[in-house]
Amino acid sequence: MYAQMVKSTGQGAKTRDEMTDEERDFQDRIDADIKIEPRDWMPDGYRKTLIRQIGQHAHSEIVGQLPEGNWITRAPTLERKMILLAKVQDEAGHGLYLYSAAETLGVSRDDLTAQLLSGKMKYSSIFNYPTLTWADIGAVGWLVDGAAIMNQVPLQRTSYGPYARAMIRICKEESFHQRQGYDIMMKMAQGSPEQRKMAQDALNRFWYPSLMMFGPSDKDSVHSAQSMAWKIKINTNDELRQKFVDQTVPQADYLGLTIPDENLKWNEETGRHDFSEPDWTEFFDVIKGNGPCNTERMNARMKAWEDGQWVRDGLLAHGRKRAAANVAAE
Ligand code: BYC
Repeated sequence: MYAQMVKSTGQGAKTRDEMTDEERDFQDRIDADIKIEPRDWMPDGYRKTLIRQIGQHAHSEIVGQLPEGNWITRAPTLERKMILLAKVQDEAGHGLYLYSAAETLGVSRDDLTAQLLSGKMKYSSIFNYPTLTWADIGAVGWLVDGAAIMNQVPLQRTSYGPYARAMIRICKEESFHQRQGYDIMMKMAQGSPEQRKMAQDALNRFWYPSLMMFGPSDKDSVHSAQSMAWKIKINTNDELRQKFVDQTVPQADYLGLTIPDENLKWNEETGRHDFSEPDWTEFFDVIKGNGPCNTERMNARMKAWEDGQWVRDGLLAHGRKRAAANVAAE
């Protein structure tokens, strides 16, 4: 039984004996890889976990536009500007698919936004860090989108249908994002000594925050066991972090850049890299709301929400008029 096989990480998943009949039937569907759809019965915890994870993911896509958008007007060439614009637009699209997927669970986008703005809901820790130079846009694409792909490719097989389907398109676009980031890094790494220095500096600043994107270490992950039993998550946080390090080290070597970790080395026995953990005190502080750019990010989201009120009002008024016209026509 899958739920009992799950590694005990943080809080455990319910055992089969602890489940009600409905919950057992539900778990059987999950174990048989049958997708759960919006109208199907689901345990409250399953619904709540999905709303939390999908909502947090949607918020991250939207907040993620801010550090990237910061460089649209300063991109070094027209071509780079067009590529970055397309990327930032993609992030908006990802946010919209994800908010729509969350809405199928009975929560409105307004509710989710209110929870983000009041600090009740989180967004990815990574977007608390500033993009100080053009090389940071390369590092964000290479490392941040790279980490996002590592996390999100398995989510294409997640048990909730609308989430899994949204992930398919998102992952295709994230691959393009990762390549555009790596392409910027290649240009910088092969450029002038100053450009090379900027590329190394961006890697130095984004390495550990990228490792944090996968969440706390398995022993501190409160949701992993139950989320994995429900196939809302497919891998543990540490498994994905390790895969990310193993994938990224040769990419850094190819660029001729140095990952800022003295303990990073290939381990013949495990067939993987050993590496230093990020500073978990910093991570928990960031997700508590004390990240370096949190106030700036939240102010920008608040302003966008307030500035957009007239659009939402207009759309609702138009919807009401159309509904009234339809009723009158009948
Ligand atoms: N940042 O029990 P755990 C993107 C929270 S990429 C903030 O392991 P879970 C993008 C966690 O919510 C980023 N908070 O949790 C990329 C929980 O707190 P609550 C978005 C984090 O949910 C490029 C607590 O720590 N991707 O959008 O099992 C360009 C304990 O953690 C973080 C996704 O969201 C973090 N890094 O696992 C543009 C992917 N890590 O909620 C945009 C889907 C942990 O109980 N999400 N926390 O208060 C996931 O796969 C999982 O939610 C996580 C965390 C792996 C992130």
